[in-house]
Amino acid sequence: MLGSSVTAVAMAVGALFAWLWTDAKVSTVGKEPFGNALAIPPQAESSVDKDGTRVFDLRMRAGETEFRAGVKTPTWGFNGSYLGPTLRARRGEKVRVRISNALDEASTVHWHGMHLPARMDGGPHQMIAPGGTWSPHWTVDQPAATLWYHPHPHGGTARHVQRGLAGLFLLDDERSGRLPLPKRYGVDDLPVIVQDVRFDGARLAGDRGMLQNVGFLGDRTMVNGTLRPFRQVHDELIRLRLLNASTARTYAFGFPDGRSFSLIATDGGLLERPASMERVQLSPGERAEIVVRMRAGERVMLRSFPQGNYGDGWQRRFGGGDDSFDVLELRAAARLRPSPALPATLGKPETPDGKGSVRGRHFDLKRSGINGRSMDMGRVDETVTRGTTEVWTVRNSNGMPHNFHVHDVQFRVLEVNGSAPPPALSGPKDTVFVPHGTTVRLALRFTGPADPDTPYMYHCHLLYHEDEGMMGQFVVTEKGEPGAPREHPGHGAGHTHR
Ligand SMILES: [Cu+2]
Repeated sequence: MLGSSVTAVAMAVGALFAWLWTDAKVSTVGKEPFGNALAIPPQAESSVDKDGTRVFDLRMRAGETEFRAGVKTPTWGFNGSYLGPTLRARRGEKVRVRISNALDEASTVHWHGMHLPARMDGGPHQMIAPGGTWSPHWTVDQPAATLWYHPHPHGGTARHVQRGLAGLFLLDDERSGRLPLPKRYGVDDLPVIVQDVRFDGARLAGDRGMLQNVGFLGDRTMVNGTLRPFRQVHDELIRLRLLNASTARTYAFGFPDGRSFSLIATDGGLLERPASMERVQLSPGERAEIVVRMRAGERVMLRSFPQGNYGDGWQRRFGGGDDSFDVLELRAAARLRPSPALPATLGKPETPDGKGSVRGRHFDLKRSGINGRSMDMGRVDETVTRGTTEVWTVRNSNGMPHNFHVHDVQFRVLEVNGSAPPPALSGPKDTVFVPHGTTVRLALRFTGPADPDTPYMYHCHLLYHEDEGMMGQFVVTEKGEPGAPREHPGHGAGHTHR
């Protein structure tokens, strides 16, 4: 009797596990035709005020979006019901963004990848109350790049981003203007904001599945808020500005026919020269600009492929590493306009090479916190000196994937597990994927301005991990200025704009 009931329980557990294991693997490859025209986020209107400042307006609001015909999904967006317009400015320009929060809860807007004063950064200390406004301003002083903006309220970032609050912030400079790269926005230069979603009836689901320790994983993807999107293209060379705006999922983008493409830029701007590759992996928050050559009349799918560097088999299966997605179908016109060849050299990265580093720091990534500490708004974890270069070593031996994002700076990856970085990590970066078993060394330069009272963040950009405390704070101070005390009561409450 006892033996047979033990056997029955074991069989039930085995069946449940087999079901979980099989069900955890997601693939949309070849499942459905891609028949929805890709939405292109509009370029934000702006005005130039008397002192030459370019002024943008963003309004955070709730709305409804029809992702599927006849089904209205409650969403959030900037100036619309989902996502936001593409902001665009040139190096050297003064910019101001007038933000109003028409949501019924407080939020923030963070300028991901932007070098700017800490109090303009839009981190968890710059909350905007419901009905409140905030008008950060700064001078753009960094190379041309594909940056983005999104909320950063402590403990609520995943939810706010997932409801639709995200948009691109493109920077241009003199050099990028001169290079013969595809640059007609929405024509041969396409924004590609990739998010994974799951629908629970009409609503966007946001809950983490059983055994998913990375956070929410959707069962389908969309680009710029379009499910199963296609885009007609008319040029030989198409530039895709890929942004992984998903909360937890990492993608490995490429094409099913194995064609190579040219990587021309990473998070913070152009590489020194184009790098030919067949896959580019992006963890949450990372960007890559790739240029793909089209053949007249063809249809080619941008796809995300399974990823082998996700940890053990268990982690790959339940963390999304085994998954694959059809992402965006490019449909080439019967006749294509010729595109100039890509230039042999692109940019001169301004990231530091680590020489003259005044200090090394170590960051151990654990689900429970960074360096054994969970995020505390009232604690400054690190104090750096304005004008100096440092080398940061970031290690993940936590068994699950993490990544590492640093506010305010673009850094250079010096080493991955002791070796020179691959081409995909050779450009300016603000976010780097750090899978289990990986140690990266980064060179960062902090050019200020100093503000001992307002911290910047560094954190895992898997937003569930960030929200749960995988985040720390650093301040930039002048040389000789005393470092901020570790316990800094003034930071506890933050400052809310009303
Ligand atoms: Cu993480």
